[in-house]
Amino acid sequence: EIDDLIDELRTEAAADRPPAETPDVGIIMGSDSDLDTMAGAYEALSELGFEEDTGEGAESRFSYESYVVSAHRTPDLMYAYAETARERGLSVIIAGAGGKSADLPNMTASIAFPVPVIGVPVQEKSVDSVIGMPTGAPIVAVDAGKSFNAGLSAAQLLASDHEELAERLVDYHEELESEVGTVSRELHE
Ligand code: RP5
Repeated sequence: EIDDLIDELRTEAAADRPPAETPDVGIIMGSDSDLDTMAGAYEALSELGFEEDTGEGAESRFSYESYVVSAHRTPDLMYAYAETARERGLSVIIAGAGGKSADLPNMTASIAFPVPVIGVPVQEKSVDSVIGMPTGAPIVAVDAGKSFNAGLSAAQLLASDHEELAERLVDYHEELESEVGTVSRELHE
């Protein structure tokens, strides 16, 4: 089954698909046990109007896909996913992993370069493993468990090319401000 998925990724990479019909963001994680922690990334992207593309395409202009890809259990899949990312049309990858050897985000960042990778350390003890990259091999990262911020950052990266997305982010920020303002007023009263 892993081999079929690898073939599928390579076939998609070879096909000349229009950018509007390919997922913009790829969300990958080392294990399905990471799903609860990674859910924030889906939440943030959904809030900004991204739709999940499960392989059938998406109606919304912006979409994301997600896979469980393990650096240690399925290294060939990790390699194929990262290597084909750019040709498949992904603009940014969010990669989460836990444990002390959280290698998926940093290995993916090296192989997928120049596609930016936002690493999410699933636990506190995974932070050093995710962010510890040598000079010349960058990764962007959020703090442990902050997958919602990873989703927002992915949208920010895309927003430089898509004004409508920039506007949605500005609206999101204004809402955030007004929520804090309301709480602040309530405390004062
Ligand atoms: C990591 O090992 C995964 O990202 C996960 O956070 C951790 C434990 O995986 P499971 O044993 O729960 O599958 O590679």
